[in-house]
Order: sequence, then C-alpha cells, then structure tokens
Amino acid sequence: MANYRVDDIRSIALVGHEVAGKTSLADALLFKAKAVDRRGSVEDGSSVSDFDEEEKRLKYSIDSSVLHMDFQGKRIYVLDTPGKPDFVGQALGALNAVETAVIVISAPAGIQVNTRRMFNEAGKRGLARMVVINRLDGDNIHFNDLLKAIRDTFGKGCVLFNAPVGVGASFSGVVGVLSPPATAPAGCPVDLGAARSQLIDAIVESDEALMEKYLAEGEVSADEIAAALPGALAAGTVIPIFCTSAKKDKDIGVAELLDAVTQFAPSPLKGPKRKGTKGAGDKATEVVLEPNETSEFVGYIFKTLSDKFVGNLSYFRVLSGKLIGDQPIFNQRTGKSGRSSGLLLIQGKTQKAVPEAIPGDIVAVAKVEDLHIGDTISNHAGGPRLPKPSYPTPMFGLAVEPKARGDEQKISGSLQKMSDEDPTFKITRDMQTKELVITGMSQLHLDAIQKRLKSRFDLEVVTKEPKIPYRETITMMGEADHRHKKQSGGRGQFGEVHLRVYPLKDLGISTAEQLVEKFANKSKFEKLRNAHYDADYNFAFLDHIVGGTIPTQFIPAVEKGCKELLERGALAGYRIQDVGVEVHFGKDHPVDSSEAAFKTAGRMAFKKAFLAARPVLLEPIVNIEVTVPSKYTGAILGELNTKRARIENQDSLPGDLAVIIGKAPLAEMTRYAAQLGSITQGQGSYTMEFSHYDIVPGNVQQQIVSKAKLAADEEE
Ligand SMILES: Nc1nc2c(ncn2[C@@H]2O[C@H](COP(=O)(O)OP(=O)(O)OP(=O)(O)O)[C@@H](O)[C@H]2O)c(=O)[nH]1
Ligand SMILES: [Mg+2]
Repeated sequence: MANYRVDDIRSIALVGHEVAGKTSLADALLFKAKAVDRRGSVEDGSSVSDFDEEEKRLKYSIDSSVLHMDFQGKRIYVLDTPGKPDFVGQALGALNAVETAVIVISAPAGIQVNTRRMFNEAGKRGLARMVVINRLDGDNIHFNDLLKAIRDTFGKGCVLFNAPVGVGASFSGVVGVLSPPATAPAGCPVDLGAARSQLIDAIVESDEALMEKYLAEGEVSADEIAAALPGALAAGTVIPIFCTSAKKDKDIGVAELLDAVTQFAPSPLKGPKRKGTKGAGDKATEVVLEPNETSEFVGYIFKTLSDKFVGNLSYFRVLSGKLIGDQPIFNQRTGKSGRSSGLLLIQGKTQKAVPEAIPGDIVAVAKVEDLHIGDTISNHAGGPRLPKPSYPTPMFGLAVEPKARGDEQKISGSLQKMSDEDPTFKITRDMQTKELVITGMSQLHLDAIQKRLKSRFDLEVVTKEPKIPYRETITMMGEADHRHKKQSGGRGQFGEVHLRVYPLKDLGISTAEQLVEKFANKSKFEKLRNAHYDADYNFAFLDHIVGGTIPTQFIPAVEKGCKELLERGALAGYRIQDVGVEVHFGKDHPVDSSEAAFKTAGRMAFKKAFLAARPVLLEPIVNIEVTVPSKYTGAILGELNTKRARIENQDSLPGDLAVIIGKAPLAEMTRYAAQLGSITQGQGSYTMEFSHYDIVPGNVQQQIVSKAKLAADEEE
C-alpha cells in the first residue's frame, strides 16, 4: 500500500525553451530531495533525466523523462521535457499528464519562442503554472527588465515568490517575498515591500473571504496566504516566480523551489478535473473523472517507449480509482484487454516494481500490446474514454530508403515503432513514387530519428530531398466521360462512365453535414440515389444514375476508381482534396462489363473531368514565429520577403529582442534553420507549425507540374 494519499501527490512538468536549464533543475531537485545519492549533470553525461545515449552525446534532451521523489511526506513526479521546438511532441505529452507546468526561463536569454508556447499550452490545459528564472549566475542579466517582461508577456498574475541576492557572478542566494527580512540583503535588485504587495494582491484576488479580510484589516497572515496559494495556483490567478541557478555545485534556490512545489503545487484533488465520454453516438455522456481511490480505475497513456531491454513501455497517469499490479488493463480504443507483468515506478532509465497506483500516480507497464499515446485504460469495457490529444501536424518530409539491401521490412517496422512513440513523427508511402516518406517537425527532428534507428535497431537509411506535401484540387465545375474498352483474346473489357466534378471548398463544404445540407440532396440532384463522404479527403461521391445506365453492382467499382485517383493525383501526383464527383450516366456491355472495367473507366473519367476543371496545386502554409536580437530584424524581414512570406506582426521584446510573426509556404522554409543561423550567428530561434493550404502561384505551379511529369495512366 502506498504510504501517501492522493492529496500528497504533486506532478510538475519542466517546460520552456532549450538550454534554460530544465534537465539541470530536474537533477538538482532529485539530489535535493535525496532521491539520488549523486547530483547528476548534463555536462558529464551523468544526468538521471537525459539518460539516452543520443542525449548524452548531444547534451540536450530529445525525449521527455519521468522522475519521482518523496519529500516531506509528499510524492512528487517531475517530467523533464525537451526545449527544442523540434521535439515539441514530447513536451505536449508531458503536459497532458501533470497538474502543474513549471516554465523555466534562462535569465540571460529571457523569454524565448518555446517559453511563450509552453506557457500558452499549459494555460490551454488549465494547469497551474509556476515560472523559474534560472541561470541567475549568468552574464548580462537585467533582472527587473526581465521581471517586467514576464509580467507584460504572461500577465499580472506572475508575481515574485523569492528574489535573488546578487545576480551574475555575485548571485549567492534567494530571499523570500512572503516573509521578507526587515532590511533587504545587499545585492537584492528588488523592492521586497512592493513585491510582497504584488504577491498578496494576486493571492487575495483569488479568495473572496481573504479579500474581504484584507480590505477590512489591510493585512493577512503568512499562514492564510500559504493556505490560499494552492487554490490560487490551481485557479491560475497566481503564477509564482522563483529564482535559481542549477549550475552544478551552486544549485541556488533549488531547495526553496522544492519546498514550494511540495507545499503549494496543487494535488490531483485541486488540479483540473479531466473529462471523459461514456457510451457512443447519441447515448454518449460526459463523465468527470474524480481523483478518488474508490472510483473505477481510469488511466491515460501519455508516453510510450520501445525499450531495448524491457520492450514496450507504456507510461500513464492514473486519473481515478486504483490499479493493482496484476489486474487486467483494458484499452478503451481497441476494446482489447492485456495483462502486464506489474506496475513500474520510473526514475529516468530505471524502473522499480510497485504494488498499486492511485489517482495522481504516474507509472508504467511493460509489454502490454497496442497501447498508444492518448489511449484511455481501465479495468473493464465500457469505461470512460478521454478525447484524443492534439499534436502539431508534422510538415517536414524526407523520402528514405534503406542503406543496406533487404532492410525494407525492418525499416518500416522500426520507423512505425518510433512513430508510435512520437505523435509528431509520421511515416507514409508515396503513392506516386512508392517511396517511404518520413515526416517530422524539422530536419533536426528527422536527424534524431535516424540516429535512433541506428542506435536502437542498427538500421541506416539514405534520405532524399525534402518532400513537400502539396495537394491538388479544382476551382470550377468540370465534366468528362471515358469509355474503357479492351478486346484481348477471350472475354473483353467494357465500361463507360460520364461524371461531373465540383469544387467542394468553394461551395463551403468541408463536413458531412454541410455536404448533405448544401449539395448532396434531392433539391440539387433530383434523382440522387446515394452519396458517400470521405472526411480525410473532403471527397464526395454521388450516385446520380437514372434508368440503370450503369448497373448498380458496378457503381462501387466506379467509386473505387475515383478514390484511387485521390491518392495518385492528376496534375502532379499529389493527393486530391475538396472534390465532389457526380456520376450521372454510363454504358455497359452484357458480357464484357466488369468491376475492373468500370473501376478504370471511373478513374479515367474522373481524371479527365478534374483536369478540365481548372485544377490547382495547394501548398502547405506554416505559421512562423522568429525571435532574433533586434539588430537582425531588417535582414530577417528581407530574407522572409524572398520566401513569399506574409508578415502579420512584429514586436520588440525586452532584452533587445524582436519577434516576427507571419505565414510562409513550407516549401520556402525547409532549409530555414540553417539560413536563420547564418544571418543571426546562431542567436535566432523560430518555430514553424502547419497553418492551412493555399493555392500555389502560377509560375511555381508550372515548375512543380513539369518536374512531376506524371507517368501515363495505363488502362488496365
Ligand atoms: N551557469 C549555469 N549553467 C546552467 C544552469 N542551468 C543549466 N546550466 C547549463 O546549461 C546547459 C544546458 O542545461 P540543460 O539542463 O541541459 O538545459 P535544458 O533546458 O534541459 O535544455 P534542453 O534539454 O535542450 O531543453 C548545461 O551545460 C548546464 O550545465 C545555471 O543555472 N547556470
Ligand atoms: Mg533538457
């Protein structure tokens, strides 16, 4: 039996921009809480958190890692996450498993791209938030400017909880704001009295009774404040700021941070309640998952890892009820049940068996098949299911082929395993070129994947130039027909299809409901017999045959033929979307007609009609956010102009930084990391995330189409 209760559990995710010191803080907290005997460190590869060979070699985090410590009767889970935007998938997964996000900021570098992003992602999930200003022993720190920047950027709820004594080389300690000493210690850059009022104002604001007392008596006690803090954090009205240095042998402010997490971070009882759905369709009901041990067991898979030694590891957070080690694990997505070899408590790369898990616990099971990130598990069928988590759409694609002959099978299997672990990494087969394509957040992301393929599966691939996932669609109605007729010894082939195509997007259709309401109905197509909708392609197939000109048994074949073209493309070999097909006439032959004949006729007629409907290529447009020292703004804007980018906003940030926000075609951004690095001597950072598809300009389209040179579409 666990020697702690649900209310004793704290779970925090260390998030923020790269090199802010998250992993170092994690190692420092473990050591401070005596969860480890030795203080791990990124520099010498002894970090408990960055335990992967690649992480040790590169000295930065690639995966999120799960750590735990017991301190002052509390069980604290710490999820350390990568700060590089390339590995954002891991950070988002960790945020789905905790109550509190600790946003770590490097004092010299200030607020960076991923600082803002993670702060917002935590806010979206209703998590409590804490801010840690780390690296206060660094150079060029303008503490009060940074403090102002944090409050300007993240709101007045951000209030100092402790202040530094000295900054830079003279950073020697922290002083509490709640009960400050009568005189501020030398070298403290903050007006502690003013900071204390800001803190109290923010706290009483979240607690009516306390507000009344404060207004009436002008004062509240430190105990009353301490009692109100967890609620204020959980409500998001107070975001305490802590000061630290996680430089090994310094570890200043780490003990104070550990104390604050222990005392004030909300437990699962105070954190955001997760909601699930029970039943399906119109019988579906929403269920709030109560974090108490007596409810039915519900767990949420937030991370998976295929470990060399223990095989599949599935990490989950218990949301309600209790799980005993040998109980069956039922997956609500697959409807299948599995049995694990017991529950595992994780400490970086090591696992320890534990008998049970209660709400708030973050544990893992090994070797339970087919557990994916986002799955809801319970003890039995019919339990609540949590919504699928959302992840950014990976956009950066490379065609790959095995370096060594005969590795094809092994490669796609291993890549699939890695895709299961990382929702921002996908593998697909290009219908046109038949190539295997891996898609991730960036070149760096795919480099890390390839290194893993080698280190974990001893497989190597050769990559080709980035593949931009263009799309094809039409901009007006078109119609065509095709007769497929073949006479070759014995039974011939005959099928004739007449159809029209419609630009669904221009008709305002992108859902099944809109399709029926605005298009696939009898007022539009009087003799409409049937309509099928495929959301993946926003594609509609309407059977508007009158008088059986195409025998009903061949209609599915016509539809199949049309759908084949969706993947093959007609203009340049890219996926087709936003098109409606109306089959309205045809001819058959009593002997020679067959499904195969009508499939071909359908595909060819669709292709002809598509090419007659002023087809266009669509290109993926990405949101970009570029943060650079202000002196490079002009150069960055100039560079982006050559990339058909549209600048939406430009802002100056404290620390003499500028942020440029806009949209740009992905095709122009595939090598941006290197270009930004050379313009800003490595001082710039950026994120790029899929925004929408837009029509490719004519001249660019021509180049792509001529380069594609589609192989002639043979009639089978
Ligand atoms: N001087 C100083 N160095 C620090 C401090 N915190 C971390 N470092 C060093 O900064 C480097 C990066 O630290 P990490 O802990 O790996 O940073 P991170 O935030 O985990 O970085 P990512 O994993 O890439 O997101 C390491 O060399 C650390 O030793 C600090 O407070 N002061
Ligand atoms: Mg790290």
